[in-house]
Amino acid sequence: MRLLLLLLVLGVCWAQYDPHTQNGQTSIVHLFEWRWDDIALECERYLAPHGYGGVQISPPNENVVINKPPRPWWERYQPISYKICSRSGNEDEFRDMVKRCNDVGVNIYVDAVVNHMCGSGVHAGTSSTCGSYFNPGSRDFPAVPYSAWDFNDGKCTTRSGGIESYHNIYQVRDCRLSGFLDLALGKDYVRSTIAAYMNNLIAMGVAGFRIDASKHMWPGDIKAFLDKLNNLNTKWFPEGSRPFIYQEVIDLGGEPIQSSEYFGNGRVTEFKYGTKLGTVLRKWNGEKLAYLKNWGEGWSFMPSDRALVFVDNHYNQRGYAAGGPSVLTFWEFRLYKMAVGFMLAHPYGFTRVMSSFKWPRYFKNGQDVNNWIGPPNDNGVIKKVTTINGDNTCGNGWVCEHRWRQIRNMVIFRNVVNGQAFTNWWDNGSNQVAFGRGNKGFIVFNNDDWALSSNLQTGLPAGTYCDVISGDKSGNSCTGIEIYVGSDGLAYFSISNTAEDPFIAIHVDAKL
Ligand code: AAO
Repeated sequence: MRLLLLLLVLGVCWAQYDPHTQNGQTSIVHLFEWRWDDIALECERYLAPHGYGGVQISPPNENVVINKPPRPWWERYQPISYKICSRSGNEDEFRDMVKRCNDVGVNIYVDAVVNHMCGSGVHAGTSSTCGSYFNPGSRDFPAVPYSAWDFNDGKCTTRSGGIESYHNIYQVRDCRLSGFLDLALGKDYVRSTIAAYMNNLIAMGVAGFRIDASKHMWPGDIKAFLDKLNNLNTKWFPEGSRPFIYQEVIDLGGEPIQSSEYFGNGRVTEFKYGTKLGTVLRKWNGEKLAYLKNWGEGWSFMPSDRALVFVDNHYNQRGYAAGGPSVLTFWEFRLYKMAVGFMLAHPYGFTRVMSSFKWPRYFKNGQDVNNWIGPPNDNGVIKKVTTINGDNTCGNGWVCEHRWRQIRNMVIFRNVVNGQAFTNWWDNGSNQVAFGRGNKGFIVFNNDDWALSSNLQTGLPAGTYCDVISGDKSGNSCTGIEIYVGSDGLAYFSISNTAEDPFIAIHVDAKL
């Protein structure tokens, strides 16, 4: 009885850290700015068959329309109401997506923008994705409804009404971020309204939420609306499942607000992860792959079971702050694939893969002046994701990193080695490293300017394995490099420094 109670308490306390992914799947993908009908299709035709556990979607609620063709991607971070009505689709399309993805075992996680409404300087009117009227000047959002009472104007003490210093925790939480009208989350009405929006989504079947701009909300205020959330829909999830929560807090050190303040509510985005991994792979500041031996908490990251990790996200991939120039993206595909490969092989954190669209990058004085440009579109209507014949990549300006063989196969690698210890680390003191995951998988990297050729202990059962980076196992043959593991677990690896992808990964499900 006592044990049961303990389990119950633990279950209740821990549940919001659990992504509730199905069938042993261990990663999610951010399908940034995708349409709901395309996501539904992708769940069925690609994500489920290739072991992805879930999708982070762009904010589904009504937002301001910024009439500057082709419309910035960031307009979706300026809410007008909680109607499910955006450039990605309407409520029917949203429901259809959630159902179809859930039916094939792929969860949906919603990007919840609840810290604020639109910018204070936006003109009153009906320039919103569903045509709802709003008036920032009088703080009137009748489609919610919110009125002047529901904002923090009185609480903020800066002259401008905006955040002027990240070193003042009151400003960061009570003043406006970039001029957005700051919701008064201390009020029960606001908390209940936000919870109602999220509960509406939970009823439709979503599995959890990214909480945008969490640093700008008091942890206790977030807890207050999270406590009002219902359990997940039992049509797809076990009775008593709490929504998965990950809070966006940019904590690179050097500011008084720390990620750890938010651990009680759920997981937190670990922005140090991609920043540091980029620095290491670029060999900046004297960093080398050999130093990754104690990657994770050893690098002063947050505890693994609180971390949501990624190489790049929709914001820092555009060269904005929150990581700076070291962050690797699809633009630098060779190093990027190694970074994502490393992330997916390493046990630290819960992993999110980025899936982007291309924009016409153009640098002026070191700044990308086109990084605001929104997704591929025809007169503002988001273009469908087309898949290109044969090689399974995407067209129409969609990058689809999640479909790149090297990345997709490492998502499967992570599923195969799930729960296995970090083992058999090897390095050459420089930029050649290798490690295993118990007796299930092994990976080798060569980021030096010379060839790697070594006999390494893989920990794997004897046999012939297919390298899932250079190819795929198909039937009983391999379209890429083959690796022979002896009865002593040793295998010989040779990786040229000029290889297209200078890394090799093998696992027991790709054994011939
Ligand atoms: C748009 C326009 C603005 C305009 C505004 C109002 O771009 O020019 O003023 O509308 O009309 C997205 C876009 C924004 C866009 C917004 C709404 O990125 O450009 O504004 O939609 O349309 C802080 C927050 C963080 C937030 C980030 C933008 O803490 O939560 O600012 N990210 C999320 C989303 C993002 C979204 C929003 C929130 C808003 O990911 O896509 O905005 O919903 C420091 C702090 C960080 C702070 C950054 C801001 O970073 O630590 O907390 O992020 O500054 O750049 C070193 C430090 C690093 C520091 C940096 C800069 O690198 O290590 O920590 O210096 O000082």
